[in-house]
Formats: sequence, structure tokens, C-alpha cells
Amino acid sequence: MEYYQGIPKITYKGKDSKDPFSFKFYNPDEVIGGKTMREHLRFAMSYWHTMCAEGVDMFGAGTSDKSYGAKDPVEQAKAKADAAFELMDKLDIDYFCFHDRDIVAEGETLKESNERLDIISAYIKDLMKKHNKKLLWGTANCFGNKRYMHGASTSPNADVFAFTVAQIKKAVEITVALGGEGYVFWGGREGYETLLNTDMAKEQDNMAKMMRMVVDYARSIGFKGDFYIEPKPKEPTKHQYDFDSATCLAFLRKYGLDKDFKLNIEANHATLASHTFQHELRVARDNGVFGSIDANSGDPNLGWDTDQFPTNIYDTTLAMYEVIKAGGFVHGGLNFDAKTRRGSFTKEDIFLAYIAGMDAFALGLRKAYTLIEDGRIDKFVEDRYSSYNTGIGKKITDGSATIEELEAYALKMGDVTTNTSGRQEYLEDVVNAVLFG
Ligand code: XUL
Ligand code: CO
Repeated sequence: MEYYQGIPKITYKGKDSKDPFSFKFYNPDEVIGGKTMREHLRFAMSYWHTMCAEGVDMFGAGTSDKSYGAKDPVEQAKAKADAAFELMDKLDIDYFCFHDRDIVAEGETLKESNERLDIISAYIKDLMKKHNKKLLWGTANCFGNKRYMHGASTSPNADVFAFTVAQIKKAVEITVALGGEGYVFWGGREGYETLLNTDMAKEQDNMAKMMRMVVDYARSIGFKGDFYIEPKPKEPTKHQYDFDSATCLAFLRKYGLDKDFKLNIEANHATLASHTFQHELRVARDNGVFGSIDANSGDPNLGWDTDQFPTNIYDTTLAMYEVIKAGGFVHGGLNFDAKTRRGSFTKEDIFLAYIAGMDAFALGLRKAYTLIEDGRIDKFVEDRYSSYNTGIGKKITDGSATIEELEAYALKMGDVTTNTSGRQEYLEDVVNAVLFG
């Protein structure tokens, strides 16, 4: 049965196309910098927003129906999966991502939930084969159920810790069974509401213990993909331990998990941490932990995680610039952790939103290459640090300069007499010329 009736398969028609159901910039098979756009961008559909979220907010009920015409949870899960693969086919998206509870509703007990997961993951496996789709990453929803009110692996209640590990064990098993290329940890409730009731050190020790157990188990059952932590500073908790890229790095290094993990950077989470998306990607790139992206965007006037589809070309260009400089995606990709606005409630809106997001990243990829080929930005940065290539700078760079030598050098100088301009405004103009010229 066709679920998205009347919506055609979306194809590239070029930038002058006025057909809303066409790509203007995403031309999957076009080669840019030695790889096709499809290979560069590795787009993924997020099951939770696209297939599950009905537009509920704090002030009102859902505006779109995601029941898929079924009441029985397993039947509904199958109908939802059928629709998901139709959507991916029509949008020409190769990958998807899910939480365990997205693909089938949780049962009364862990056993019942696991049995449902067995049925639906087998069903999805067949669909993947039939439609030639792949799993970018799987994860476990350890935040929605009320048992996680005080956290999951960071709960003060050891029974909750045990339940968390058991739930994640199953999520890892189905991720492996479906050939998932990654497994994500997003600590939705791993944080605190007040330090007055919180043993922060113990909670973080426990979170690390959970991760170590999961990594070891996943490797033991043949998982070859990447583990990711997805940083987010707050929401739902007041403070989340995976605050931002730099905080995650410190955590991973403290617990000896840094060799096992990369980061899954989400644009809206970066802005919640008062960083740019580019900053979070740069921290990951510079520290060799760039892994994957949750592509979305916040609203500059709203202080919460609005998860909008990304349409800002400035942001997507600078994001793709970082991705290219990081060597591109290996196991990761661009997962649209994004939802249509509550007022964009029709089936057509979902397609139009994905088209807008895919086109925004496709154009960002094109512009990022132009920026790199243009060379002015890279050259400027290279020149800006050129004092480290010769003389005293070279000695600082290669580590041979001693503290006494630097003192003698500075005394001889008397004072610093030369400094060059940072030229920020000029560089912003260069970016504008590349984007809009
Ligand atoms: C929540 C969020 C999650 C993770 C996966 O803000 O981004 O959906 O991506 O758990
Ligand atoms: Co996310």
C-alpha cells in the first residue's frame, strides 16, 4: 500500500526548477572533489521525528497523525516501517537512524519489549534488503519512560542502572543484526536538576562504566562500526554531562574511552551550548573524534532545541568545510534530526522539509569546495601563523625553545613592535563573495 500517495520520486532538476518536489542542488550522482554527492553527504532519515513525532508541544496536542492506520503495536510498527522505506525511496535517502522505541512501542516488561524488537527488526531487515537501505546508527531511548526520571546510567537507583544496561544491550544487538555503521549515546537524562541532591562524581563514574560494558559487549558480538557520544548541554535536564565536544573529550579521556568513541555533532545542540555548529565540528576535527552529524538548526530567537530542518547556507557551507577538512564521513553521515514545524502538518510538508534540508547541505558542499578552491581563507590562516615557521617561532613549534632562551629573546626585543591585522571583515566579505558572487 502506498502511504505517501501522490508524492513522486524526488529527482534533481537543477537550480532553476520551480517544481517543489525536486532537488535544486542535490544531484546524487554528480562528482565533486572525486566523490559523488551521495557519497559525500550520506543522508539519513531520523525515525523518531519523521515516522513518530506528531507535532505535540507543551501547549497543544499533535497536528499530524502517525498511527499508520493500526492499533496493535506490532502491526503499527510494521505499517510505520513500510511507510519509512517508501519515504526513503522517494527521497533517495540511503540511510536511517532509530531509537529502539521508535521502531516499536515499549511493552509492559523488558521481555515483551525485546520480543517486539525481535519481530520488527527482522521485518526491517527484509525491507532494507528489498529497498537497498542501510542503518547509519542505532540507539536506545533511555529518557522517555518515567523510570528514567532521575537519569539512566546516572540514576541514583541501581535498579535503573541495571535496566539501562539491559535495554542498551538489546539495542546494540539489533543495531548489529541490521548492519548498523554506528551506535549513538545521547544522555537525555544523564545530568542533574540540582547539585543539592547529586553525587556528580559517582554519576559520571557510572556513566563511564555503562559505556565500557556496552563497548566491550558490542565488540564481542562483532560490531565493527563507530560509537558516538552526542553532546548536548541541557534539555531535558538543567545540566547534561555531555555538555559540548570539549567536555565529552575530557570525559572520554578521563575514563580511557577516547580510543573507542567519536562524536555525533548536532547543530542545535551546539547553539544551546553557546557555540557555533562550526566550533563543535572544529573541536571534534582537531582532536580526531569527528564522526557524524545530526543535521538541523535552532532558531536564534528561541532558547530551546527546536530541531528545525537546516536551510541556512552560511552554516551548511562552514559545516561542510569542516567535514571536508576532517577527511569526510567514514561510518558517519548527515542524519536529519529535524522535524517540520507544528503548522507544517501534512505528508507533503515532510517531503518539502527533507528536500530543503538536503538541498541546503548539497549547496553547502558545493560552496565549501568553492571556498577551499578559492584558497583565500586557508591561505590567510596559513600566513597568519607563518611566524612559527622560521627563527624563534620554528624553535617554539619543534619544542626546542627553552624558557631562558625565550626570556633572552624577549629582553633583546624590548617590546613587541609588529602585529598584523586579523582582517575579520575582509574574510567575511570573501565568504559572501564565494556564497553569493
Ligand atoms: C535529542 C537528540 C536525540 C539524539 C538521539 O536532542 O538529539 O534525538 O539524536 O538520541
Ligand atoms: Co540528535
